[in-house]
Amino acid sequence: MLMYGHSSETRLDAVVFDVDGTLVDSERHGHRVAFNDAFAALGMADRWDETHYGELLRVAGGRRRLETYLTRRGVAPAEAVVLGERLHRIKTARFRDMAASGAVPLTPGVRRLVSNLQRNGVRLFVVTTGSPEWVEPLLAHHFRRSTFERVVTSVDVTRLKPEPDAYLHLIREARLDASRVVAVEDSANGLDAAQQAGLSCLVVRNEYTGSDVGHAELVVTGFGPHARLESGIDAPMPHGLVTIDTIKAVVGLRPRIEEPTRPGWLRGSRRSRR
Ligand code: XBP
Ligand code: MG
Repeated sequence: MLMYGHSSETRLDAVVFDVDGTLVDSERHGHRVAFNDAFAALGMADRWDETHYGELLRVAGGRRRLETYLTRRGVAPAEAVVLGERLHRIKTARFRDMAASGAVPLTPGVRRLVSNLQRNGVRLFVVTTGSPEWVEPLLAHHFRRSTFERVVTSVDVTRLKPEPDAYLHLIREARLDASRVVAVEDSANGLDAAQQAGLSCLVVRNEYTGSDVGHAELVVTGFGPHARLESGIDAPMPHGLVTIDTIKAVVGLRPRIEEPTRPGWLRGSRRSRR
């Protein structure tokens, strides 16, 4: 049964941040470089240029992205799985080193927003389709360990974004009321995952965000300063900044969903990290 939960006094309990393209500017000069280094490490001539990689980003999950690419270029499916695994292990080690060394920068303005939310007692979480091997050192490099209460990564669920599993897993583990939680995302995959889990979603555009995010409750051009509203509700953005008030304007706009009693997506999932 669908109920509409939005009202002006819907309390904001928590904000869930996506990683790649949201907390950090990581795809064009980070992951893409690490994938190309993995091709080179195995003596393969393949290289993903910025345009091609932007198209491949429609496939969430680096290992699946590799398998999809290899199959499309004629590698037999069984071999694409094995070769994709080998390449992804090399890529993950390379990107982990980049993340730990500080080579993957925060998105401008995000640290100010995280601090603003923390000061106001908002619970903070991370949900990503990325691999924990690099997610943890990346977050440790930029934030105190206590900043994010829980971090859900690709190993915690079977189905990645745009399926809602990772968000539903977090809601269940952290005992959240989805109608009081806002997701901050950069992609259509992440937007669809969050909304299907019952969360309102703020999309912060980046160079790879496609045009298919218009169904977000709010789309902005950045965290600020000098950011502006692009589509969705008319939310406050004082001095071109995304603040807690911007996010409070978005909370509770999704129809409340009745969580399935024993969903299949829990099978095979492991506990959230932290
Ligand atoms: C974006 C992704 C990830 C990264 C690559 O994740 O789809 O797959 O592109 O990381 P997010 P892995 O949900 O944070 O936007 O190779 O570890 O998958
Ligand atoms: Mg993302």
